[in-house]
Amino acid sequence: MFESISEKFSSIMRDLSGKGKISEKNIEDAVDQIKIALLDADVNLRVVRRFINGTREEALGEKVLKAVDPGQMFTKIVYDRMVNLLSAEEHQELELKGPDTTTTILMMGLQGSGKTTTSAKLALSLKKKGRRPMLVASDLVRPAAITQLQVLGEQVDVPVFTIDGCKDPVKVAKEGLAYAKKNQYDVLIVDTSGRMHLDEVLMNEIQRISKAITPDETIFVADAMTGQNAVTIAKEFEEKVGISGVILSKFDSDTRGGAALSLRSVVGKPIKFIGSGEKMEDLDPFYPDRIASRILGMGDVVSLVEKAQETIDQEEAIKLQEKMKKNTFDLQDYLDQLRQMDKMGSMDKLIEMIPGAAGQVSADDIPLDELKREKAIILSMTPQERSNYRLIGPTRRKRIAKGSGVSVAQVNRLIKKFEKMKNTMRKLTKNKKYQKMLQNQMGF
Ligand SMILES: Nc1nc2c(ncn2[C@@H]2O[C@H](COP(=O)(O)OP(=O)(O)OP(=O)(O)O)[C@@H](O)[C@H]2O)c(=O)[nH]1
Ligand SMILES: [Mg+2]
Repeated sequence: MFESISEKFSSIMRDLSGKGKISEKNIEDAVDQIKIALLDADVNLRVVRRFINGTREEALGEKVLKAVDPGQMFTKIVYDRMVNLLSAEEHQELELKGPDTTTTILMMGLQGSGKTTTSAKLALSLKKKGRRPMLVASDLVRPAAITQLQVLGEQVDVPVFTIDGCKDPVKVAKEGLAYAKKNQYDVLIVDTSGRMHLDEVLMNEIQRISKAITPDETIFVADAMTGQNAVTIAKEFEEKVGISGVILSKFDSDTRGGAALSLRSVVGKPIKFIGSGEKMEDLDPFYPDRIASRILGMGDVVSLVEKAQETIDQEEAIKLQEKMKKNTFDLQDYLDQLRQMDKMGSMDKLIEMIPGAAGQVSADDIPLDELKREKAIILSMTPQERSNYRLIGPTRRKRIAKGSGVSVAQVNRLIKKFEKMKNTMRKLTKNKKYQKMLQNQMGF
C-alpha cells in the first residue's frame, strides 16, 4: 500500500530539499503536486482540500521562506499535517474494562471486508495480553460462516459460542454474553454478517444486536481496497449504529491508500488496527507517525524533522539575541524561555543556545523547582507587568504572590534576579569581544 503516492511525495520533497532558497512559486508548485498525488491515491476530495489549504497557508508563511533549509521545513509541515490527518484525539487503543467484567466488542462491516478473520486475530492478540476472550458466531446468513469462525477459533485456541440450528443472530449474541459472564470470559467478540451493499435488513440486524449486548467497542472493519467507497459506508454505519473505532483490513494489498487517508478525517473515529495479511498474527496497531513517514517516502523523516526543529530553535536564539541587544528582553520573553526549557527537557541545551552563557552558567545552578515557581509567578502577572517589570510595586507584588501561591519574598527574588539578568545582558551586548563572537556564530 502507498507505493505510488509515496513515490510521488518523495520526488516532490526531493525537488525542494537542498535548495538554499525557495520562492513562493516553488511552494505553490509543490502544493499543487501534493494535491494531484492525493487525488490520484483516491483520497476524499474534501479531505484533500482541507489538507492542501492548510499546508499552503502554513508553508507560505515566513517559517519556510526564511528557514535555513526551506526544503526541510516544508517537509516538516507536510509530515506534521499528515500525522494529524491520520491520528485521532480519541483513544487509539481498545477500550477494555477490568478483567472481572466482560468487555463486549461488536464487529461490523460489508461482506468480505474481513470481519471474521479480524475477529479471530483480535481474539489472539487479546489472549496474548493475558485476557480470556470468547468469540460469538452471529453471522447466520452465510451457510459456512459458523464453521469458518470455528476453524479460526481453533487455530487461535479461543472458544466459539454457537447455538445449533438457531436462526436469530440477536439471540445468539445475547446468550453468548450471558454464557461469557457466567464462565468468566472477560472479552466477548461478536462476529456479524455482511451484505454486498448497505441495506435495511443488515442495518436493522446490527442495531438489534448492538442493543442486546451494548458493546463497549463497535468496530467497523473496512477493506482498504474499497477505497473511497469505504468512507461512505463508514458514515452510514456511524449514523445508524455508531462506531467507536475502525480496523483497516488488507493493508498489505496493493492499493492506493485513499481509504486509509480519508477515513479518520471524514468519520472522525480512530483507526485502531490494521490487518496486514491473512495469518492470525497479522494484526498491528495503527501508528500514524510511521504511516506518515511511509507516505512521505522517507525512511528517516523523524531525524529530518528533528533537524528542522533545531532550525526553529536557532531562529528563536537569534530573536532572543536581538532582544538582548535592543534591551527589550522582558518577563514574557523569560517565560517563553522557561517554557522552551520544558520542551527541551534540560537546561543545558538552553544554555548552549545563548552564546557566551556556556561556561559561565551551569545547569546545576538553577534548580528545577525554582523554575517551576518562576513560571507560576510570571503567569500571575498582567501583560503590562510582564513587558515592564518596573510597574510591579509592593501592592502588585502582594497580588502576584497570592495568585501564584508563593511568598512575597519569592516574587521579590524573581524580580531581582530578572533585573540582574538584564544588566548582565546589557553589559554583554556592549562588550566588543562578545559582539564579534556573536557575529561569527550567526554568520552576520
Ligand atoms: N491479505 C489480507 N487478506 C485478508 C485480511 N483480512 C482478511 N483477509 C481475507 O479476506 C477474505 C474475507 O475475509 P472474512 O474475514 O471472511 O471477511 P468477512 O467480512 O467476515 O466476510 P463475510 O462474513 O462474508 O461478510 C478472506 O479470504 C481473508 O483471508 C488482511 O488483512 N490481509
Ligand atoms: Mg464473516
